[in-house]
Formats: sequence, C-alpha cells, structure tokens
Amino acid sequence: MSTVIKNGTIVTADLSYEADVKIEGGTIVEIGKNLSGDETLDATGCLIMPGGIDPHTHLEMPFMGTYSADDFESGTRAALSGGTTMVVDFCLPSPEQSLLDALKMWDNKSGKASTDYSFHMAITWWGEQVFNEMAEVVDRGITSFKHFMAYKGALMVNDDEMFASFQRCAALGALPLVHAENGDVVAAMTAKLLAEGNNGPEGHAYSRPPEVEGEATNRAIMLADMAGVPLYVVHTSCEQAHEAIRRARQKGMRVYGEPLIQHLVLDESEYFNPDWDHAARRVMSPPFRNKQHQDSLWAGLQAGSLSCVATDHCAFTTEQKRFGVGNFSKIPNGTGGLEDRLPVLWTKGVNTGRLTPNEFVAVTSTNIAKILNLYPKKGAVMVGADADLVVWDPKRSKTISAKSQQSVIDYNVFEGFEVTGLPRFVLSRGKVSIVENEVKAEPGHGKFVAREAKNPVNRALSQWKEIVAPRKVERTGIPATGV
Ligand code: DUC
Ligand code: ZN
Ligand code: ZN
Ligand code: ZN
Repeated sequence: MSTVIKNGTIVTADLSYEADVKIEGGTIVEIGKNLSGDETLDATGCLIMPGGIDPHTHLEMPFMGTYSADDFESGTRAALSGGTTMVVDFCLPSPEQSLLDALKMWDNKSGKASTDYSFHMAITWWGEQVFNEMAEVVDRGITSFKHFMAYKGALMVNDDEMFASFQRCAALGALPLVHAENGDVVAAMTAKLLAEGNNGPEGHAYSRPPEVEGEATNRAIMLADMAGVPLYVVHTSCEQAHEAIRRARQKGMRVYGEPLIQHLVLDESEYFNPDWDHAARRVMSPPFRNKQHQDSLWAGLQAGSLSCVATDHCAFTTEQKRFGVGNFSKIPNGTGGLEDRLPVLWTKGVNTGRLTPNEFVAVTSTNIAKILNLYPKKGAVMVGADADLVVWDPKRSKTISAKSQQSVIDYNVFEGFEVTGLPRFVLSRGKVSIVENEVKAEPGHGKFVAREAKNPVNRALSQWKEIVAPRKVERTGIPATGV
C-alpha cells in the first residue's frame, strides 16, 4: 500500500520546491514529479513540511502534588491536530527513585501515544546509583539529561551535583539540559512576598524576575564549559538568558536556547488580570515577560542564536490551579500549547515576515532533530526518512478556543487568537492521522525512538585544559608540614 502526496510545495529547513512525495511502509520512498500510488492526498495550495517535533512536554507527570492533566493519549492527539508528529517527554524520577524504575513508569504511560516519542531523563538527585544508571539509560537510547536549577527542596540539584552530572554526560556523549532559574533566590523571594501578603498569582512573576534566569543560565553555561559538554537551555524566556547563550555561542561553545511559543506571544500583563483564574492558568516557570524580552526571543530565532521553539506542555485544569488560592507558590506550574505551537508560530512569525517558511521548519522540527540526534529519521523530507509529515494549508484559519481543542483542560491560554495556517493532513509514519478537523489518531500507534549518544566534547570558553589534565610541578624545596 503506497500513498502519494501530490501538487504541493515541499518546504524543508533548506529549500522550497514543487514535487510529489511517495510513502510506503511508513517511510518516504520517492520524491519527484508525476508520482502515483494506491492512495493520493491532494496538497494543492499547500506546503509539505516535516511534522513538528516538540522537544519539551510533560504528559501525565506527577508534579506539585498532582498530575499534569494531558496524558500520552490526549497530549499526542493534540500534537497531531496542530501538525506535531513527535514529542520528547521528560521522565522524572522522584528524588531517591531509581532512574530505571522511573523509566518503567514512562514506558507504561507512553503505550497509548499516537505519535512517535522519545524521552529526556531528569537528574533530580545525585549519588553513585544515579552515576551508574546514567550509562544504562544512554544504552536504552535516552541521551539527554535534564537538571532543575529551581524547585528547591523538590527537584533542584545543587551546583556540585550538576557539575558531576555534566561531567558524566561528557563521558557518555550525552547532552545535558537545564531549567535555568536560581532556586535559592526564588525560594527567598517567594517567602518574602508571601510574608508581605502578596499571595496572588502576580506574586509568581515577582518571585522569578529575568535576573534569576540570566544568572542561572550563565552559571550553567560556565559549568558545562568546564565539564567540556554542550548545553541545551530549556524555556529561554528573557534577554538576560539569551545574552548569555549568544555570548557563549560567539566564543564557539555549543549552547542551544529553546524559547516557548507562550513566551513569544503572551506577556506578563496576564498575571495582572483581575480574574484570579485567568492569571493562575498562566502561571508557569519561567513566567511570561514584557515586550522587550519577547522582541529579544524573536530576534534570536531570526539570527540563529536561539535554536528551536517548544511548548513545555504541562497542562493543569482550573480546579488544579485553585490549589494555590491564598498562596501562589502552590499553583501547579504549567501551561498547554501542543496543539497551538505551529499555527501560532506561523501566524505570528511567518505571516508577519519575522520568519521564512524554511526558518519555521528549522525551529519547529529540523534543528530539534539535529540537536537531539533524531535527524534525518525525523525532521526531514528525504528518501528514507520517516513519513512524519504535515501538509500545511497557509490559508486555512480558525479562532483558537478551549471548546474545540483536543487537550482535556477547560481553558486555553491562546483563547481567541485568530490563526491563519493550519494542517490539511498530518501523517505519522505514513498513517493519515488528521484530515483537517477530523482526528484519526490511533492510540498505541506511536513508537519509542531511541537516540544515539554522539555529542562532541565541547570546550570553548575557559582555559581549563590544564586543570582538567593537571600538570605536576617538580619542586626542589618543599617545607616540612606543621611547622
Ligand atoms: N515549568 C513549568 O511551568 N511546568 C513544568 C515544569 C517547569 O519547569
Ligand atoms: Zn522547566
Ligand atoms: Zn518543562
Ligand atoms: Zn498504527
């Protein structure tokens, strides 16, 4: 059984050209003119792009006393509806839990995925067991490790632990990721705000200013450099963090920054909405910033100093958000976006002229596939690549609304956004999963994608070579001790 997508324009990260795409057995088998097959999908007026890859999701994750509401079934259905054909989710061991036990839990949860998926492993504690298990995790195709520099007393790792883990990543050829916010400062500012009676959702934003993120980003970059390992900074939301990334890249260091679609288009005024629920539904970390920070993120995507756009999809219902009435620090952190990332980025990025369609493909798919060692199986329109494709209709419009979304939560942070640019067809390894508004996602169709550990040793900023390989000094006069 073969499928041919006809009459469209192929748009990759490099170029755009008119050709048909033939698919058999879930992969692309031919690209050319006048192809025929058993089934035809008409792409007249449409662009044929690699399906989106979301490098940052939290599906059915235990967090802040509850579980994120979208699981692998509703989450990947939402992903497909918006043109995303792969997610990379965070496997999160609780402190002291074996990484391999946590992985078993994630293996079970992900069985109902409709898209292919991979995992990052979080390092939420440190010890010999974690050090040893990291090798097994890499052998299983999970080659990126996430470190929380915030969430003190829960998920946070200290600098000594993070540095040890970065060195371990370097030895294993794995990529460390950081949630970069100074958790000690956040804890201190939170306590002060609450003591002064600032307990509403706006307190969340006040407790995590851009400096908290800029400092942590810079610290993580320096530690990664000393460990000789590349670094991926998740949810880069502000100029201070972007500046640190830019500087490091200019010095030759492989540091990748990942803005979220939410931070690109929503700003801090959301937290000052008089409706408590409205503000609390937008509580996530880092918080939304002002327009200057948004401009910086867009500039980074244009100039290439920021590499990709994610969602950090971690959706909570209004009822869950209300755990934090009277104390903003108890509002579960997280927002949704899986279904909306591509249409919103297209509308606010491509339709405004900020990004070319090729840059759009780069930041939503190809760059991510390259950084996470999924390319060209994913992120490519190429013979031999998986047929994870979106046939994108740049003229189709809708108004985003919770009423018509796939996510199970009862609101949408992009409610009322008019988007132009939506999928006509979405294919997951050749399976037609979306036909405009019709969802044909098949829970269980998604497969785990193992990734290789092949990150280069990275040493660019510091002059640590001599310290890493210490030079012994022959001395003639050594004073007697204790005199
Ligand atoms: N930030 C969030 O808002 N939610 C999940 C975890 C995180 O770092
Ligand atoms: Zn985070
Ligand atoms: Zn996250
Ligand atoms: Zn299937």
